[in-house]
Amino acid sequence: MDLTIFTLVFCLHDVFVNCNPAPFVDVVVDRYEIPTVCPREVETEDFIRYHFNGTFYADGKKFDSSHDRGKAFISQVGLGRLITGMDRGLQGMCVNEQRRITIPPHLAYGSIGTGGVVPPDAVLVYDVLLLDIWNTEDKVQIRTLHKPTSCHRSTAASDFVRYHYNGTLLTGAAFDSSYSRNATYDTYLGQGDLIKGMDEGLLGMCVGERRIIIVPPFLAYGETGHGTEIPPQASLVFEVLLVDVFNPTDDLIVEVKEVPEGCTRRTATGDYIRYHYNGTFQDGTAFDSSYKRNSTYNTYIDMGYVIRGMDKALQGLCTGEKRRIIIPPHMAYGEAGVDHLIPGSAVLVFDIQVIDFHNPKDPVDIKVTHKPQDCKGTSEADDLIQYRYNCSLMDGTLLYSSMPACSEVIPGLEEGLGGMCVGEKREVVVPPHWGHGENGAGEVPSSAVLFFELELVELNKGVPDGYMFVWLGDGPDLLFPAMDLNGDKEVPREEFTAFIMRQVEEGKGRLRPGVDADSIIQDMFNNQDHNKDGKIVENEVEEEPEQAKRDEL
Ligand SMILES: *[C@@H]1O[C@H](CO)[C@@H](O)[C@H](O)[C@H]1NC(C)=O
Ligand SMILES: *[C@@H]1O[C@H](CO)[C@@H](O)[C@H](O)[C@H]1NC(C)=O
Ligand SMILES: *[C@@H]1O[C@H](CO)[C@@H](O)[C@H](O)[C@H]1NC(C)=O
Ligand SMILES: *[C@@H]1O[C@H](CO)[C@@H](O)[C@H](O)[C@H]1NC(C)=O
Ligand SMILES: *[C@@H]1O[C@H](CO)[C@@H](O)[C@H](O)[C@H]1NC(C)=O
Ligand SMILES: *[C@@H]1O[C@H](CO)[C@@H](O)[C@H](O)[C@H]1NC(C)=O
Ligand SMILES: [Ca+2]
Repeated sequence: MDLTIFTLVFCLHDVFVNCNPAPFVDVVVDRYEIPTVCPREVETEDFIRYHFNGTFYADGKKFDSSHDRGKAFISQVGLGRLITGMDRGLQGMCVNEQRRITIPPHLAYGSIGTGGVVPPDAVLVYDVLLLDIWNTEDKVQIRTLHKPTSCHRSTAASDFVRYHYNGTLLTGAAFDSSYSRNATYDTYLGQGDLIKGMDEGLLGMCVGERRIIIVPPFLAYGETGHGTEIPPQASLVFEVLLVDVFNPTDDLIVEVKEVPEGCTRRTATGDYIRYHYNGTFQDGTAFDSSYKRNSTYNTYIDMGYVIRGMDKALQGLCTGEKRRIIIPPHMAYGEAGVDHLIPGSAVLVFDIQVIDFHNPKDPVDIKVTHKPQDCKGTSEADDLIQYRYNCSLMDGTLLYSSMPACSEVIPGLEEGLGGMCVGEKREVVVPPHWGHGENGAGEVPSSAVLFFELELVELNKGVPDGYMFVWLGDGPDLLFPAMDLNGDKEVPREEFTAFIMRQVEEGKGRLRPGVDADSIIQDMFNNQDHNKDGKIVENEVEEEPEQAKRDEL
């Protein structure tokens, strides 16, 4: 029986050989699917991972398949670990290539075959799909796709980095992406928190740089693979965009961009500052700007109202100064960040411009810029003055200019206009507590320092509030006889006018300036003429001698 079966098999084989008059002397390779890009071809000693279907040339029957085994096959090429035909047939193959390798028996299992699976003298056909190539000599490969032109610093071990990545296998199959989580991947570098290949591949990167990092399996997840997405012995390809970097030992970085000339005073603890800012992350993405709100950011300095880095950075500034301030997260919003605005562990970059600052203890600052040679008296309370002025914010924005003297003079301006000669010019800085305070007014923003240029044009000595006329020395001892110029014991309106005007001319008395003298005198007369008969008589004055001296409302 045995002999019969053997003969039968032999005969079949014989028939087969007859059908193919030119038997294979070597492997035949049919590369039926070659990828357009092939960065690497299989060479001797390379490890490969591949899928295959093995069939008999004779009848197309399948004798083996990696798919049936449930996982891709892993081997090393060219060292006799595979049948010779495969060692040869896999040479020069690219990842994602599909080829058919036809192997004659002398390069496969020969005339003996292999236990019950491959019969003697079988020609084998392998359909192969290559998934991965690596070599024990391999290193992490880095390909830079984009490097920003300006790069202050590049990543180093012990830095904390935030980056986006797309992770794929060599075949291009995606296994993970930071984008799927809407968040950067955040980690320390060089401390073993990452797979070895990434700890290495992320070094020397600038914020904004894009690179491809190819990691061989032994510097990635090795023989075990990772989860369901990363098979054993998989090379990994990461396309990385560095978003942020800092080191926990970093201090604040302050770059002074512009200091106005003639800066004499600099901010200090306890000052109140108004500034504009543009806030961005290190990759240039804006997260906030005071300009958009049309209003400055206002705060006390170094009193814990702002993040620690900002409190420090706001020291020593001049009005009008521009600075760039780079604040590491441990001096900003830390690991928590701010909901929907600032991610955890983010470095913040602020470009600031100081509009003004003051201290709540500041007085009105008066600088005389021109003093006329000839100065006949200076302005004081109750005087009627005419002045020209320009009123600006400290950044030079002109608010008001020489309008007819303001109806409501702020206390700081009152102060700034005191003791001035006609023709004198001044520059006066009015802090908000001497100006419009926290509420501001009109065009004047809340808590703004105001800058006035003043020039006194005319000075009329005045009378105290509520008075129409004052005596400049002691008045006459007896008022009525003094008033009764012609001595007829009565003082009609004309005589009263003549009397008052004489006092004014002789410098003994002063009428309220800026009001029509005739109507003042009429008022004064009416007040004295108690019985309204058109003349003042002695007892009308003597009833209230003191009153007459100070005069009336
Ligand atoms: C093996 O055969 C299966 C079933 O026909 C097919 O899906 C798979 O793509 C084949 N594999 C290779 C490497 O050709
Ligand atoms: C990411 O953001 C998109 C759009 O805002 C949203 O549809 C998606 O649910 C977010 N995914 C996660 C994981 O938060
Ligand atoms: C990741 O892939 C997305 C979608 O293709 C792409 O928009 C993004 O730029 C990629 N990111 C990186 C770092 O390559
Ligand atoms: C800021 O001012 C501009 C120009 O005056 C105006 O168009 C804009 O609406 C203002 N924005 C806000 C937030 O007030
Ligand atoms: C903030 O950005 C605006 C618009 O780009 C720019 O005009 C302004 O000068 C910037 N401010 C600072 C302080 O850099
Ligand atoms: C106000 O500004 C104008 C224009 O700069 C200048 O000519 C004028 O002298 C200024 N006025 C005062 C009072 O300084
Ligand atoms: Ca008289």
